[in-house]
Amino acid sequence: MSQHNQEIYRTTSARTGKMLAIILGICIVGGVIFFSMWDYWISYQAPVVAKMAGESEHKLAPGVATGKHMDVTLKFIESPDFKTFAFNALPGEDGHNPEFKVKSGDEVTFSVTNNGKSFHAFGIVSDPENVNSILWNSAIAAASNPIKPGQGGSVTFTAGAPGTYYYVCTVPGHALQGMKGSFIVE
Ligand SMILES: [Cu+2]
Repeated sequence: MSQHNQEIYRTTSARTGKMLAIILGICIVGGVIFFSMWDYWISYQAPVVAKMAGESEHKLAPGVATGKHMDVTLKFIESPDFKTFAFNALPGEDGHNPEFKVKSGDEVTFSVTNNGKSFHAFGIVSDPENVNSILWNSAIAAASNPIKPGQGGSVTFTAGAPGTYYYVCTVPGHALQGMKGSFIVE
């Protein structure tokens, strides 16, 4: 005996209409959610745009040149388990994330080397949680075009208005993982 195993699909135009209405409804709801969050989607600016915005936004007048110059060398390093990122040495070790003090108007050169396995980038920021708040054109590379392992770079800039700032890795998340030190302008 051969059985009739073939499935037979039956529907009505009303059911098809209902299905289309559900699909359309999902599209509309999804669209509303997507476009209502538009400001959020575009909130992460391209590094170069952020850099330019930061310059006008913070209005930190560059200090009057003091004629003094400071050279700083930093190494990007990572813990073996990759959970902790730091400059020069891991937390608790000598030379970990050293603090720098300069006078407003001093010229500073940062030379950095990537001694880790991850990609890194450098910048002085006003807010360590906002890697786009880079000041004084102090960036070396950028999150979108970072320093690869074994490579390095340098930047020379003039320290601006007095305050407490931070030198960080500008790759998102790395400052929070420990790649952050104080940069104090007096
Ligand atoms: Cu990094």
